Amino acid sequence: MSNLSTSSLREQQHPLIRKLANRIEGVWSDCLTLDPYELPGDLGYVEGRLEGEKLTIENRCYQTPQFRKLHLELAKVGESLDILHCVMFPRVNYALPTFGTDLVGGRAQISAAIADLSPTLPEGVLPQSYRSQLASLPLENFTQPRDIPAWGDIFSEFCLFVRPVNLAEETRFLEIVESYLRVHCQYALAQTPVSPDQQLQILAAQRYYSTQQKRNDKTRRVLEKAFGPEWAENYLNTVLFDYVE
Ligand code: BLA
Repeated sequence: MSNLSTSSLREQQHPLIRKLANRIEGVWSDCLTLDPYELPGDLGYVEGRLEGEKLTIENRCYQTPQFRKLHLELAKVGESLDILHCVMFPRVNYALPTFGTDLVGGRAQISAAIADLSPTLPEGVLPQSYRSQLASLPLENFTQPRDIPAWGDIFSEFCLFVRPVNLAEETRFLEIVESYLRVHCQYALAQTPVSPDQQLQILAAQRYYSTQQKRNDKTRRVLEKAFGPEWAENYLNTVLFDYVE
């Protein structure tokens, strides 16, 4: 394992990953006031080996008044697997959904493109203003929709999970995710902090979100093979899906 500060994985990755990373950062810097967020340990840039193949991880993290942690991660496993992972963790005193997206694929094709605004809220459902704004987006126009796994009970009715089959579908995915981000940032900026009572409910919902995400064996397996089970467990708990104690 080593820690280098430079190098951008983005240029070497599948074009959809590159484009989504650029769009996410574009919306963030357009809409939010970003402050740096320090990851624990030396986990900003890491390298490991996955069955002889090199796994490289590059993290970018920010925080804002409404968001405890904005996390954008790019990972690359040898020449075979490219990954984009992004979660916007709200602060516990803001009643906000949790935006999350994951792109996983080889150089040739993305096999999993997923995005959601998950209702980590006292009510457990998305606010009406999200529902009315998201309802008109073309979520159904994909040739190969994929089934949400059992742990995915955290996701909303607007969870988009597909295998994009061509450039048109990739572009449609990008547009939808950008809409999710803009709706979300706009809503977040209009919120005021909640009561301590509601905070407890939000805390519980955020913990459940992270607990369920950690049940995704596919993520854990990739990390375990490259870095070992202990490192993977620590990375899942402190970087990918941490929560406020
Ligand atoms: C799927 N995630 C996957 C897959 C891999 C990873 C290898 C299988 C791809 C496929 O089925 O085609 C691996 N994802 C990773 C790794 C990281 C990562 C190693 O982010 C990080 C370094 N996952 C998330 C987030 C969401 C998410 C934020 O990290 C959603 C908001 C979802 N990933 C998700 C889902 C699947 C997946 C639902 C499919 C799981 C399944 O079909 O069982």
